[in-house]
Amino acid sequence: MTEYFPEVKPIRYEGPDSKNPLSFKHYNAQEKILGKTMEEHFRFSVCYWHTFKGLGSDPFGPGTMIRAYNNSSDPMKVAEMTLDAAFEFFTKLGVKFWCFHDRDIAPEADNLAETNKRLDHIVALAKKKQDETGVKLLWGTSNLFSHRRFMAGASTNPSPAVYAYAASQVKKAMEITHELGGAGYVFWGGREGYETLLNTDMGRELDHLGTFLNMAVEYKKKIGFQGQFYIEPKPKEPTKHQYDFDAGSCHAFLQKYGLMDHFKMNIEANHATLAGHTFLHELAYCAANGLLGSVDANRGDLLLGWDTDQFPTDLYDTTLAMYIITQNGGFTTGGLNFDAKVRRQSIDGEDLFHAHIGGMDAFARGLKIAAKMIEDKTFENFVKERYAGWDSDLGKKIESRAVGFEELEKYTLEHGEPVIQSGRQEYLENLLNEYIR
Ligand code: XUL
Ligand code: CO
Repeated sequence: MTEYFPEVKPIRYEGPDSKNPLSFKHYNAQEKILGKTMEEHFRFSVCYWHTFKGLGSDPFGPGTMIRAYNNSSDPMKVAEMTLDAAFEFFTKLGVKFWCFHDRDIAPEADNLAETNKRLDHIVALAKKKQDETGVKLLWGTSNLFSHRRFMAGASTNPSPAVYAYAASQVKKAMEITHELGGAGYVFWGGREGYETLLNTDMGRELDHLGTFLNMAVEYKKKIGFQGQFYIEPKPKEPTKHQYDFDAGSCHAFLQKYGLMDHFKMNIEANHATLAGHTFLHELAYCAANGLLGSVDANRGDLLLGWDTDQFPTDLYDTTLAMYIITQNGGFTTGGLNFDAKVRRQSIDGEDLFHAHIGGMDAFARGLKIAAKMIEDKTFENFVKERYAGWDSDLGKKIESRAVGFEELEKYTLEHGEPVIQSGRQEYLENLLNEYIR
């Protein structure tokens, strides 16, 4: 079989002193940290859309990357070659999961029946590849945003015929995800949002989206798909206002439409920052509400206000992300999917390896630092101490709702001005710097 990355040998762990850029310095798959191997902690996944279908185009120019697996005028031949290249890449990198949109793996044909036939052909090949390599599907999803029919949204489209088309597409994408043993299925809003309120009935669109996801839950039960459903929040892009704005608004939406038992969140770092939050805020919000599911790992750029989807390299972010994730039990069905793309000038196949190696090493270092923070309990104890008043008589009475405003007024009149304490932020930031070195 053709080798698509002949210049790259399987990537090995060589330790922090290695000078080989095509090796892991920190990610050592079988090394145990806090009782689990690194591989189990992260469940790293490579995304199909950026890594194999993204060729470096931007609004100012077409792709810059020339790939041997893209070199045919027959779109199905391209799909087959891309699948070969993808599994070669997963295996050489040593990553055990992948993610895809339906349209990434097989191109759309002239009608739905023909498109689905194309998908079936590729899915059969992918199933074989998964069996041969042991690489598994972290989650599948459906592209309901590229085709012109979805220009005004899919399940929030003003036309019920477009809604029906979207439903048919998700039905099939769920079936193939099930067929490939996917551990989950992601709903990212695509064009579910609006450009102007002058042409938009927001209430009706939201009801339609709620109905759509309830239909998906029903169909999931019908086909016996056991994977986890996720919503992936994003505040803007492609639409001006996306309905799945952030974890908080998705949480409210899930509650309103009776979906809380069926969904968790897939938190993407750069979507969080576009929402004016930190990645860590979104993770902590999910953890506090039992919604932490999976992560799309990437980062934005301080000076660019759009979804740059760069590979994660910031140790503060990876450390604190792993601190929150690990303290909350770690991933079960979810994992760390690199929803990230190499820059337009990184045109070689080798660059795809550098990018993923860097991201995996950054998270491995983050995990090691977070493990030390968890073992030492320094931060945990500080927080516990800060809230210790809530374990006192007064705190317990409030938390158990044994008192109301009248009793609290009586307490205040008796005790006078409360004693206040320093939040010690700078001390804690300095302490964190001692861990990250
Ligand atoms: C878009 C995005 C998507 C989802 C899957 O910003 O993150 O690729 O992860 O549809
Ligand atoms: Co994403």
